[in-house]
Amino acid sequence: MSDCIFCKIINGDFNTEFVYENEYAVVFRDINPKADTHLLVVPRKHVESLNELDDEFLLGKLMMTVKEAAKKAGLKSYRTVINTGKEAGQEVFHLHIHILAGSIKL
Ligand code: DGP
Repeated sequence: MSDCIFCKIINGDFNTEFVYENEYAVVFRDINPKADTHLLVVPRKHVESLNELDDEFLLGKLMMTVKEAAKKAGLKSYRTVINTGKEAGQEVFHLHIHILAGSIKL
């Protein structure tokens, strides 16, 4: 999607550092961290939110990516959050999973 900020990041438009990536997703640091470590797991494919996701395989791959990225970041204990819909706090309408660890302000 041309006007999606996360699609642009995935495309390399902002030279955002990926702390982990694989065939299905990229992982980068949240620009407005709510914890000592705050990562975002973002599927390469544009899906607006969890409500629009109908691909069980991709969902599984995203959760495995959470685990792999957390391991790479040296995290043993962490919280995962998916905001779905504006009223729930979703600001970017490209599905993403937050990984929060350390002191969490959320
Ligand atoms: P949510 O509220 O669940 O939609 O979370 C969106 C998160 O995305 C929010 O915590 C801030 C982060 N974010 C928004 N724009 C950018 C950006 O351009 N770069 C990075 N690294 N994070 C962003």
